[in-house]
Amino acid sequence: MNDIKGKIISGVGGKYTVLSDDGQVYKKCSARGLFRLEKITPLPGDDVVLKKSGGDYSIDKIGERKNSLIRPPMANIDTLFIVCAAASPEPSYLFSDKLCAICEYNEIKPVIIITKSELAPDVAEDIRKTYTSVGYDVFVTSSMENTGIDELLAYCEKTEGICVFSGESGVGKSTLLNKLFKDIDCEVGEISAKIERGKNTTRRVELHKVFDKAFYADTPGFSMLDFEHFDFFKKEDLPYLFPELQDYLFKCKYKKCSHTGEDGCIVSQLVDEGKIQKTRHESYMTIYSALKDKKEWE
Ligand SMILES: Nc1nc2c(ncn2[C@@H]2O[C@H](COP(=O)(O)OP(=O)(O)OP(=O)(O)O)[C@@H](O)[C@H]2O)c(=O)[nH]1
Ligand SMILES: [Mg+2]
Ligand SMILES: [Zn+2]
Repeated sequence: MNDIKGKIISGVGGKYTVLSDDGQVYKKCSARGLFRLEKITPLPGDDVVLKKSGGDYSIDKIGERKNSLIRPPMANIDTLFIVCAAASPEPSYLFSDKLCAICEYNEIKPVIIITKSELAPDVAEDIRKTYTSVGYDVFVTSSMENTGIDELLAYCEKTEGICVFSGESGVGKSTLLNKLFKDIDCEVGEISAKIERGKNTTRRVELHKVFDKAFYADTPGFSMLDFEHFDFFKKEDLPYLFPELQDYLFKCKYKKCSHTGEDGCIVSQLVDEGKIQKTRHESYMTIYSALKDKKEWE
């Protein structure tokens, strides 16, 4: 019996669903014990080889990864669509900026999608301006009023590889994926009226093959708290993860300027002049100080 090559499209409780290169779906595949010993957890997005053992299939090999993230838990991401709502839940620049930095660090292309724009058009416009000025592609949408969907779909049609929708719970990731791709059916939840937050409706990553050449993934929403427990990079890396700072990194008064308010910092000056977005610099400073306080052993 020949080995079967494919991609993990979902996984729960140590059992994985694999889509083979010839289009067959293999459910409830286990992973070889060796992976556990080597502390490797198979992830959606992994390229794998399946072997038949008894009546079942198990994952025998995992291909080399080009990247992997903890949130969302996936491997080999090409494009991360960072989905944030104009309202309900309230948007957080810090949350989106952290995800952008994680993308830059892992060589993933970030794209910003603003949802629920009909609830707060002015906020949507502010977010659009902010990320357009950084140089990122930005889409303003409303699944409710069907705006911005066609433009986003045209962009998706051109985007190959593994594309992931990520963001806080309740921003409307699943709703939007259902709108964009008629053949897929993601579960949609509601917003808790009291706390204006999502209810973690999507429980696991699910990849859907679309247009024959791309995979689109719906992922569980998460919150800022989920971010706090893992390290992404060192504080020395941070300046390189903000594209709008790249032309200025060595132009400050002090060679070792951290761009967090030192005397003679050109970045602070550009923020004052409105040439670098204030919210982006605030996120930079917040992330910088969190990274600075991290102890080696953490
Ligand atoms: N007003 C408004 N509500 C929307 C829009 N898009 C989605 N919603 C609502 O937002 C709620 C949450 O939508 P979901 O698609 O489940 O959100 P999600 O991001 O997938 O959430 P998790 O799976 O928990 O991470 C639902 O009640 C949707 O109807 C929109 O454009 N406008
Ligand atoms: Mg969802
Ligand atoms: Zn500086």
